[in-house]
This record gives sequence, C-alpha cells and structure tokens, in this order.
Amino acid sequence: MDIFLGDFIHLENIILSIRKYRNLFRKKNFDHLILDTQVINESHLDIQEISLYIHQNSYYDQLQLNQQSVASIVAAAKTKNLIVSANGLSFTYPEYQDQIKPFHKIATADVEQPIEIKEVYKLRYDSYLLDISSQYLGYYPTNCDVKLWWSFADNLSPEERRSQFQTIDYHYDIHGFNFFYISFYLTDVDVKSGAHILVKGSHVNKKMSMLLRSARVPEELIHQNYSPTDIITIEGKAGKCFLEDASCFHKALAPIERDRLFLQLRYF
Ligand SMILES: O=C(O)CCC(=O)C(=O)O
Ligand SMILES: [Fe+2]
Repeated sequence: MDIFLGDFIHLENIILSIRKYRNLFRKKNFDHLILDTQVINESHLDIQEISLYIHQNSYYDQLQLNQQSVASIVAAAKTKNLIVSANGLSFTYPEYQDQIKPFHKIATADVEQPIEIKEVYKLRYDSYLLDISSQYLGYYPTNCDVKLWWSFADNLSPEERRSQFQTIDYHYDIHGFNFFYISFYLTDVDVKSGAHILVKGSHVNKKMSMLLRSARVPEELIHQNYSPTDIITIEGKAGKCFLEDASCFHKALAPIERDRLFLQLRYF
C-alpha cells in the first residue's frame, strides 16, 4: 500500500482535532474549580503574545500579585510548620530566628502543606495563570505541584548549600514530559537576597555537548556558550511573578542579606 504526504497531513489534522476536543473537555471538567485571578499583567501583551514571548525567551516577568495576597501568604509562612528536607528538622519561622539559626546551618526550609493557605490555593486555580499555562503547553494542565519555601540569608559555603539541595548552580529541570513554572517573590528580592537567574532562550538553544552532561552545568560553560546579555537576573519587590520554561538553564543566588520567601507552581 502506498502512503502519500497527503495522508500524513490528514492524519495530523485528525490528531490536532482530537487534542483540541480533549482539551476543551478537560477544561470543561475543570471549570468548577477555576477562580478569579489575583494577578495583574503590567505589559500590553495578551495571553498569546505572552506565550510566544516565552517560546522565544524562556521567561516572562511582567506580572504582579496583589499586595493583600502577598501579606496573607507571608503571614501564613511565618506561622505554619517548616521542614528541612535535607535533615528532617522542623520549626516555625520565629523558632528558626530565635532557636535554630544560632546553632544550625540551614539553607532552605519548605512550608508544610502550602495549598492549605487560601491565597495559594486560589493561585493554583487562578483563571489567568491557567489560561497562560495552557496556551504555552498546548494542553490544559490539570496537575500542579505547589512549593513554598524560605531561603535563609546566612553564610553557608556553596558546598553546604549543595548538600542541602539548594539550586545555586546552573541546571535545567525535567518535570515529567511537559511542564511550566510560575514563580512569585513574596519578599523583596535582589542580588543579595536570592535573585533567580536564567539564560534567555536556552530552553531550545542548548549545544549537544551540554545536553549530554548531567542537568547541572558549570558556570564557565554557561559563559562560554551564551552572551552576557542573555543572562537575566530577576529582581523585584514582594509580589513579583514570573513565568518560566524551566528547561532553560537557571539557578538561584544564595541570599546573604535578607531571607527570601518563594512560591512556585509547577503546572504539567
Ligand atoms: O530558587 C530558585 O530561584 C530556583 C529554584 C529551582 O531551580 C527549582 O525549583 O527548580
Ligand atoms: Fe530548577
């Protein structure tokens, strides 16, 4: 039997139609969960343009969470239990400051069950963020991992930080087959308080030799392969929200002056 190009195109159209209807169905089944947005877009770009921008640049950072939500999440992160995954220690934020910090070297601590915080739950089902994510991913993401953690300002060595899994080295993430990260600074962040750094465009533009290495890449290799103008440092006041295709190279600077509270939604 001969197979012609036309048959392939026909088949592709059928697959696209099936995907489209499956997505509409997924979204419809999800409709009752979706909540009004808490996020403001500070540029004139619409959802399609934002998605295109991320396809080209790996990120988009002109979003802002309202200040009331910021205040509520920070307050909750200061009362809820924190857990250090590297050693199992558990404490609250005030306990960390009074009792833990003087005796232990702690890089980061996760807020337990962040989805229990009302504003975090609302962000996980935020209509606008879900619309952007589905536009970028090409399907409606019904799954989302939610992480909220403190990165403490202290003088740990890079080795101590690595041993506690703090991502201070360039790497790219693989989270299932397809994924999309939405992150929020809940404290003011600059280069001395845990700024996130990413290599613009590197979600598609990786040299074969870099791909075959482990996902963690030495600093020199990044500087050899990418222009300094492609290295983007994201700084901003509490409430700054950025979107990222985390298959780009990225890392966090170690905070030395101010603790950072960071919320991350991983849609997949
Ligand atoms: O802490 C950061 O800014 C980066 C975190 C990160 O690389 C990750 O969660 O995959
Ligand atoms: Fe990462």
